[in-house]
Amino acid sequence: MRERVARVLDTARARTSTLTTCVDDHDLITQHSPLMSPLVWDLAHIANQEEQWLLRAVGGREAMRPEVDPVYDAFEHPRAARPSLPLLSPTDARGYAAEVRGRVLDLLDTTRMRGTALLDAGFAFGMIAQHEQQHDETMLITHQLRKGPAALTAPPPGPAPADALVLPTEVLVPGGPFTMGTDTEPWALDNERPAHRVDVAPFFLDTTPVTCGDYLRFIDDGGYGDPRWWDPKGWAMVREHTMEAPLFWTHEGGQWLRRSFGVVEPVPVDEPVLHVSWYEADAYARWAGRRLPTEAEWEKAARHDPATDRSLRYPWGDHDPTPAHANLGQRHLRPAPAGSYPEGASPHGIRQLIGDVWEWTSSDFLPYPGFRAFPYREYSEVFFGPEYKVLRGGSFAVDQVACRGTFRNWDYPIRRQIFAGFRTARDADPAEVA
Ligand code: AVJ
Ligand code: FE
Repeated sequence: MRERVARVLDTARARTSTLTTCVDDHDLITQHSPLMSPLVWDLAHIANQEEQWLLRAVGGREAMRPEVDPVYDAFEHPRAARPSLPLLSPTDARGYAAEVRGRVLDLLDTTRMRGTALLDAGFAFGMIAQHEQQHDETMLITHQLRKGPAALTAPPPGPAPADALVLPTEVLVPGGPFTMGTDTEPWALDNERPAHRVDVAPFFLDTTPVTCGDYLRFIDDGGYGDPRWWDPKGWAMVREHTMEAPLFWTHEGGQWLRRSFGVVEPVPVDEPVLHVSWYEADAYARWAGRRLPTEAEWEKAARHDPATDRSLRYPWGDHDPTPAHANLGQRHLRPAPAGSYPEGASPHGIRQLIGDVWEWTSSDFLPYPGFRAFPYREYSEVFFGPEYKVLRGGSFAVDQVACRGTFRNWDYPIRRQIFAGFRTARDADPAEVA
């Protein structure tokens, strides 16, 4: 347990440090987009949350710098207001983060991982590693929004496997109840609990996420100009911002280009589409004569093993991901071609449910029956309601510590800068199920 905790904290810190040393200190204090914090805010916020939960709540220590708490309270200050706060300088923020981490590692040697809900199975430590990784994904979004030449590089994923071109486009998921959510995953966050049975009617789900090539057909067919496909609020968004393609796409010299981490390239037709809002995903699905899957459908497809009627931790089984199962952890700076990762397929043969791109679902972000906020209401409870849509499965920018079949993410349906794509579904006819 201690070794695992030390390892996941270390993995997160190595990534945080890559994201905050690949640009100069001036760049760290710049606000690259009003949608995002300056990178140096995320860095000190990571340290401040670690201090509050591990050193104070678990370790019973006094506050190291009580005056900085309000500056790094995400609820006090919206992102757009953060540049004008009295932020720690990059040097001070790095020093603070290193000092907190040193004390946390000391605490780890003397803490018994049981006795309270916060300590059992090292939950608080796992929560803080997930928190740091979530902000690392947020910082990666800031890097994607940042203008200028590339600051980050990573090798591309390999080509699709030979069978990618002959996969069925959709797969039947038979109807019936399954267990959604978890009571046993030790580091599951409050919104993933408790486990409960949900009955799901038979449906078909795309074998892979929708690709840029698929999406281009929607664009070429005039999809952005036809109100028939759009939710009224989505149509208003398209009109107001004169949208005609995913974020970061431009049309030049008769071809579609995409800017990805400072590099402009032709749109990769075989890769899952990225940087579409929920409204765009919803409109594409309607144009295709289909719909987005519900959150329950997505989780059943990703976890239910018909052979045993058990819900697995991941589509491929209960063991943690390896690089052969999924594109996670910022190993690559892009999704892998559709059809990749056959070893990561679900029992029904559905691919890339974990990693690559977050997948929009049709569902609002709501508590499961019997939900209890833990350890703080501001993680999930204050967000429940119809304003947020659920995303599932994680992206290439999510670390495995913050990714599993039960993990729930949420965002506004207009959001485009996140690493989100989607796949589509349809109801199965009784004749197709027999
Ligand atoms: C779960 C990704 C929506 O980044 O807003 C970070 C995670 N919560 N700090 C977010 C989170 C508090 C959260 N999401
Ligand atoms: Fe946070």
